[in-house]
Amino acid sequence: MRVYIHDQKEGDQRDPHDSGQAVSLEDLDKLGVLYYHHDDMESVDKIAEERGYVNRDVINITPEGLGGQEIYEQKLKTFYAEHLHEDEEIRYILDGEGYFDVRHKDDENWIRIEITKGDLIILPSGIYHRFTLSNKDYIKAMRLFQAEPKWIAYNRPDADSNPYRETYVQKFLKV
Ligand code: KMT
Ligand code: NI
Repeated sequence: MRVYIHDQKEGDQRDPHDSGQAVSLEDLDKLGVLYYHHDDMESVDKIAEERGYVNRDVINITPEGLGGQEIYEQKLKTFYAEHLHEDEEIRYILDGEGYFDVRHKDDENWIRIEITKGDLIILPSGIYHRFTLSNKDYIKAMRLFQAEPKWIAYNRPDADSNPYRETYVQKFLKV
């Protein structure tokens, strides 16, 4: 995993867009974003047990894995629209790679988190983020859930008044 400030330039979303400005894991932690790296499933199971992630499934982001080219294209667009969820977003990368972008405190810059095999990332409820494949065009990830795997994305700006957003802002941004 690498974490850095996105260069904020237009162009292919799958390119690294590395501004050269690194971001520390402490900074991520301040935004409520947790990162682990584990090559064995036992360690993942342990985290899942500690944090109460009782459900899981595997998402294979390819046209075949998602049920056809059209659904694939649509999903990629949905993932890359700035959004939040009312639950944590927990992903353990089994293969391939991609980028999660999360909003920086000042709301202007994206922080780009490169995730590859063995990375486990936890985004807190209410954080604005987006996801893209890298230019390798492939990722396979385990999704873990604290509850039923309902997966609703609330897009910005409509989600600004979502109570989970308000809780996130109070907890992580108003300090
Ligand atoms: C999401 O909600 O943004 C995703 O599930 C992204 C794909 S999983 C690495
Ligand atoms: Ni999401």
